[in-house]
Amino acid sequence: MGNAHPSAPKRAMKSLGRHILVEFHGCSAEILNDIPRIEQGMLDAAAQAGATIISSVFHHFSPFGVSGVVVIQESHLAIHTWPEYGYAAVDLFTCGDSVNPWVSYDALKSAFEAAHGSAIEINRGQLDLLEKLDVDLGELRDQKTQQLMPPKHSRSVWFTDRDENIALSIRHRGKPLFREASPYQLVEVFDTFKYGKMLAVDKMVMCSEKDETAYHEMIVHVPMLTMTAVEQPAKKVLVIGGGDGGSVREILRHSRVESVTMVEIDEAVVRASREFLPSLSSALEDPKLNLMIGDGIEYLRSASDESFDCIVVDSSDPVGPATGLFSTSFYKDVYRCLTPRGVMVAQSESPRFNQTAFVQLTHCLQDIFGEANIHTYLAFIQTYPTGMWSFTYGTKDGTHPVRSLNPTAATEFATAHSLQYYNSDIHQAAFCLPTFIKTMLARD
Ligand code: SPD
Repeated sequence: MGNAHPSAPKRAMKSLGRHILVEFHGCSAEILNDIPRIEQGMLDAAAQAGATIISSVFHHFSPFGVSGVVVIQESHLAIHTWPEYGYAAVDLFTCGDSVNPWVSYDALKSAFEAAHGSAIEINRGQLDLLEKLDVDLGELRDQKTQQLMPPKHSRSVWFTDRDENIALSIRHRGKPLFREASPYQLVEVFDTFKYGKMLAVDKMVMCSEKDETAYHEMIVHVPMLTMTAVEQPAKKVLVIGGGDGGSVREILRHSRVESVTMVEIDEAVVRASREFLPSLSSALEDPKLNLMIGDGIEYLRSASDESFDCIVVDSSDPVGPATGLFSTSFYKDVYRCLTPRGVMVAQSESPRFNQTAFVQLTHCLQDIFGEANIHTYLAFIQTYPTGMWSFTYGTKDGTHPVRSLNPTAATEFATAHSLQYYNSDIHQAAFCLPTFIKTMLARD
C-alpha cells in the first residue's frame, strides 16, 4: 500500500473527490474503545482540515470496537476500530478543493497515538473520464416567476447537548460565530434558526437569545420579588457566574438595588457575549455593576460575613470550572455571606438529565440552610436538555417564596418591565412539583 502523504495538498482539480483509505496500527487500545474520544478526535480532525461539520453518529460494539461517521459539507470521515489489535481503519473522503484530507490524517494519527499510519489516495470521479450532463434546471424554477430558486434546505447542521442517553439538538447556520478554547472551557456562539444566537460552553447550551428570558427572569425575580414583598428589598446583590449578563440585566430592573457584584471565572464568556449577545451583555456596562473576572469560590471564601442581601448562583453545569459551585464548602460560604434575612438562588440542573447533581445539591442546601428553608422550583427552558430546569431557593429566616409573595405587586412589576416568562401565577406554580420529583428528593 502506498503512502501518498504529504502529497500536494493544493492540487489541480482532477477529480470530483479525494478518498484516502487509512490504516492506523499500534494505536492506544484504550482510546480505540472510547466513543467520546474517538468522536471528538474525528470532529477535531474534520474541523482542522477546514471542513464544515454537519452531523456525526457513533456506535460501540460489544465487547470492543467503535464504528462511526462524521458527515461534513464536503462529504464524510468514517472509522471502524479494533482495539484488541490496536488497529483502526479510516476513510477520509472530501469533495472539491477547499479541504485537505491529509490534515485530518495527521490529526487522527496523533489523536489515536498510532505508532504507524499508512494510506492510499484514490481520485473519485476522475474528470477526464466523466462527461457533464446538460441537466434541465426547469424543476428548480419557481412556477410563477420562472426564477431559479435555490434549494430550500441545503444544509442541516446541528448543535447537540447530550449525555450518553439523552440529547437536545438545535439547528444552526454552520460555522460558529465565536469559538475559543479558553483556559477553562470551549466557548462557542452559534447562529441558530429558531433561537437566535446561542452561547455554549464545552458543548452545553448556556443560553439563547430567544429563550434566555425564561431562565434569567426566574432565577432573579423569584427571590427579588419575594424579598420586596416582605419589605426587605435586596440592596446588595452578588452573582456568581452569569458572564453573559442576563442575570445582571434582570437584577437591575429592581430600582432599590444599590450595587451588584458579579464574579465570572472566564473572561472569554463575557467577551463572546459582549460581541454577539448585546441584549444580555449591555447590562454589564451599568455603573452599579462591579464586574470581577475571577474564581467565585475564592471570592466568597474571603468575603465578609452577612455582606449580601441576595446571592444568585448562575453557574454552568457541574463539569470543569463550575464543579466547585456544587460543593458543600461553597454553599457554607454562601450561607455565611448572606444577611440574616437574605435569600439565595442557585440553578440546580435538570431533574432528569442531571438527576444526581439535582438531588445532591438540594440535599446539600437542606443540610446547610435547614430543610424547611429550601424550596425547589421549576421553569421550562426550551434549549436545555429535557426542557425541565430546576432552581433552588434558600433563606436563613424562613421567608416562604410563595406564602410571602405579593401577587399584585409581582404582576405590576412583570407588566411594567414587559417580562416574557415571569408573572405572579408562574412564580407560585413553579413551586408545585410533580410527584416523581418529590420522590426523587425525599430523604430517608
Ligand atoms: N445546561 C445549562 C445550565 C445552566 C447554566 N447557566 C446558564 C447561564 C446563563 N446565564
